[in-house]
Amino acid sequence: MDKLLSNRVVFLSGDEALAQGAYEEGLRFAASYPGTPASEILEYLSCCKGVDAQWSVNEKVAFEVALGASIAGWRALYASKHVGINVAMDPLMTSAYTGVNAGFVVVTADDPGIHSSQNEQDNRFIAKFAKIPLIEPSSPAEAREFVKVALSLSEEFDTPVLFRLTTRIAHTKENMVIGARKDIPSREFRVDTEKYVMVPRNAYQRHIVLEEKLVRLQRYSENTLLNRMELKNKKIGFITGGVSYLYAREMYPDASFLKLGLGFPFPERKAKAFAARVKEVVVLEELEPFLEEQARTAGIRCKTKKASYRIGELRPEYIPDILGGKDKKEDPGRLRKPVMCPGCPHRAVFTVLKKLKTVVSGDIGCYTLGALPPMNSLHTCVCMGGGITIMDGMSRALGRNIAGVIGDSTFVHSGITGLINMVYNKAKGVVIILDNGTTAMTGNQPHPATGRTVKKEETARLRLEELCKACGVAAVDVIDPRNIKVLESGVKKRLEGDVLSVIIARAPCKLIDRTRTDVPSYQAQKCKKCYLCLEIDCPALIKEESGLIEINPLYCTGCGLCAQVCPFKAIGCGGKVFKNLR
Ligand SMILES: Cc1ncc(C[n+]2csc(CCOP(=O)(O)OP(=O)(O)O)c2C)c(N)n1
Repeated sequence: MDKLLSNRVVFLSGDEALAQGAYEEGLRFAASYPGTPASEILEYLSCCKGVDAQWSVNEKVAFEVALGASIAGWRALYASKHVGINVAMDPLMTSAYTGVNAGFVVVTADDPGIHSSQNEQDNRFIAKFAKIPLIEPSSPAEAREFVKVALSLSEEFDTPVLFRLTTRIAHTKENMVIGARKDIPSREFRVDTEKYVMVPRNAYQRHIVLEEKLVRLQRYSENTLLNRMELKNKKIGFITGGVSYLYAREMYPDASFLKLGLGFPFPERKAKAFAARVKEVVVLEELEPFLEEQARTAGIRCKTKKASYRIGELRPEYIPDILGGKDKKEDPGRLRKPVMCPGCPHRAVFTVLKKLKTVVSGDIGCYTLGALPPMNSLHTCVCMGGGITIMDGMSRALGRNIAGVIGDSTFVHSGITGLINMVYNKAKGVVIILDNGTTAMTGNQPHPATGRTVKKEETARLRLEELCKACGVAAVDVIDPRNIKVLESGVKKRLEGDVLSVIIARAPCKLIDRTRTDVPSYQAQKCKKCYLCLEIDCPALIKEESGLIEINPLYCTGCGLCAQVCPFKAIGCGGKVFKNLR
């Protein structure tokens, strides 16, 4: 082991512990696309000797590469955030039919409370829908242990195993003793067209196999130690799993529990036996009534939470109200408004789009913050890739050119097909690729257009301008957005044009390019208090009680954007790069 020494106590997050457990259990391949709270799994595995780890271009690709490795005989792991599973759904559904060869674990890191996602979907249902087993740890240490079980379960039942974390488990840290890596040989790959070639006739037969497998998995679920009864005080018996188990244990240490580490297939007999031994059964779970529905189907009468608790995270302090049948009290919400970093090159793009008063179809990344006041200049955000395709549909219906923005990582993930679709279907409009040279939103991971792999090794660099031209886009411009005048005239020209165009707004993320130039000077006597400088929403600019502006030198990177938007030259750009822009 090269990352950590075995038999030592280490302090690992759920993500890291899961990765460590898989490594110990002979994992040979891992693929992922960044997404909070899953990203650290692949980052950890990329440091483990003997594991071939990759950031794939998107989750569908990651899933397929990992499945391929498993079919050919390597223990393999796929990891993504919950919505990444949506992108991987096509191969996931059919992989339940083909089955695997060496163990294949599919990690979904869900985000109850929507800390950093576009929705709050409960991916436990994916296991039921795809008819594959679901394993859920309640702590980082369990993540390490359970992933080992998941790998062997996958081999024993010839199935992918869905392994679900939630933010609180993925990002909580715990001490644990780690072990050495097992020497697990590759499995032999045998040609088996009836198993791996899903043409209708074979797929039909494999569906029969899948149903039989589920019956066997059901029996396994009844007997496995992953599903354990903890009988204490018989007044209340909780049926629960994941983080909800920890919360209930904390609040009701003397209650009885049926703790489910394998939530699907649901252990009906065990659950009924548990229900018979306690006075009142409470199904306690975060988000959707996944266990509750299965318990009720098994004929168990149980108390459950009000529908209001299906929204947001469960908290320990909610449990007494849940038991009392009360609705959830309104959450005060988040107090801090997120904001782009000082010096972020995206800021200039939204300053221009706001000035040009165009409709903007948006996408997911740091730049989504362009939707918030005072920018207010991003008007849709649904899913990765939508910045281009939703713009296509909108501009058709609106009958005019509009702009669509998309980050460089997102463009490679799922923007390219939308762009080809626009070219093919004779669409018009301005696609702005916000190329900051990284996947900033999720922690600055590399992607194909950065020319670096997860191990920071050099690799072939995807050239976005050449790609867009090859897709057939008539006009492709590369503009440095830090020069706002050039950017404005470039965007204006294309918005007024009659062809589909791509503007690559290229300037490095300020978290990567840490260079700072001088803080602009502020001359109070020239300031007319128009506050156009505050419209760029830079954290370095503060309006003082006197109504004058202060530039916080601790935050200011000297990007010069405030100087460029000040019509009265009250802010002088001392920055070396933009000294002569006005
Ligand atoms: C299907 C899906 N996968 C992953 C994510 C997590 N995610 C959100 S935005 C983003 C990419 C951000 O990078 P980029 O497009 O380059 O924009 P930046 O943040 O650098 O401005 C990722 C990976 C997600 N929201 N949805």
